[in-house]
Amino acid sequence: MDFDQKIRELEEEIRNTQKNKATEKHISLLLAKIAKLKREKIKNELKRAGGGGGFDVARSGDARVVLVGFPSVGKSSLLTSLTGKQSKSAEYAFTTTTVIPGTLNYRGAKIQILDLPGLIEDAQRGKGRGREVLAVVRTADLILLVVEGSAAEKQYDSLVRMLNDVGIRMNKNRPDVRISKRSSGPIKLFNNSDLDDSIVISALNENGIRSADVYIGDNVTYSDLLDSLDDSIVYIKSLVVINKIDLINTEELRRLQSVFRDGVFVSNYIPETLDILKDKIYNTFDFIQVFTKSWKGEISKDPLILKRGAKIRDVCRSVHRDLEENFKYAIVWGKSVKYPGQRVGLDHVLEDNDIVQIYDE
Ligand SMILES: Nc1nc2c(ncn2[C@@H]2O[C@H](COP(=O)(O)OP(=O)(O)OP(=O)(O)O)[C@@H](O)[C@H]2O)c(=O)[nH]1
Ligand SMILES: [Mg+2]
Repeated sequence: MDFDQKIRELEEEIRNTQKNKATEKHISLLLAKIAKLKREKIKNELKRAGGGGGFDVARSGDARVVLVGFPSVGKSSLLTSLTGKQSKSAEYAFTTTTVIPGTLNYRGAKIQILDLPGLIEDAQRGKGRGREVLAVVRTADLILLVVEGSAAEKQYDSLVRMLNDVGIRMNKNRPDVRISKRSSGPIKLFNNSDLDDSIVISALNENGIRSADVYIGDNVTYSDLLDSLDDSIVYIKSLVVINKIDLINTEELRRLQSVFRDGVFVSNYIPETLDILKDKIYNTFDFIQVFTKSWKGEISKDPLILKRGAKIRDVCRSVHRDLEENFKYAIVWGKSVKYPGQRVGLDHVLEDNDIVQIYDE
């Protein structure tokens, strides 16, 4: 099936429909149909992109970051600055033709950084090696949108559009929609949003849901609802990195700083800016460091890096495969306990800089 053609037809129909209360439901249904076609299209393209071709890289370390941007914005130079890994950089476009991994060691964390080939306009439709690149982007824990100097805004807008088109939502929480399917009976709707019940129900029906308990949170919009019915949508954090600031004047820099308030302004030739970038990358993950103490009383020099909310169970898992099974109890010193040396179980939640001693059978 030609997905683009079908999608264009439906979009055309929406444009030709007068928008008023009477047609609202019809338009919502067309939007639901478009969302479904887009989802099928993404699945189809991901299948075609498949693995191989040097685009499959094993995960390693505590988190994965990808460098995404147009050609020649300095992604490979950044990989080298951040990780020391050589990835060829040159002034011509498409210098990088495959995925090059490096590791950023920072405050005890090992962060995998992937340098990717440059994306060009319409990459999401397969231009360049867009499909393969975007398939890798979906696997990231953090996306660095690398843009360059005076073209920053234009590049940023296109990148966001392309990633959105392939179901990547950046810096957005999963919508508050909960669906428990049932084998029979009608849809029971607990709708706290401004959306019309009948519109919600027809979107659910359009996606094959006819019997279910459905809860909709108060801030949910119609496009959130469609997203939540689509399991190909991924939610990933991102940072905008404005590179080559050594090439722009102070006035232009000020202007860009007011446009990209949360952006990180860097140059591969100004080491201090790269330190700030490392710090921002590390901070987006909200890692905690936990030190282990052996039964002899020695505290490890290298901390374990865990996600905030991690439990004793996670410490067991990252220390040794059998530890969780043979676990008896743990003793903890630090912020997560009421008094130093408190005895806790597998579900105890740890805090940054805690010290943990584990006793097993
Ligand atoms: N002035 C300046 N030049 C830079 C900076 N970073 C990279 N460059 C130059 O920009 C050009 C492109 O850099 P690359 O690192 O190859 O860019 P890329 O984004 O990896 O490009 P592709 O692999 O083609 O997508 C090279 O000539 C670099 O030397 C910077 O911070 N300042
Ligand atoms: Mg490159």
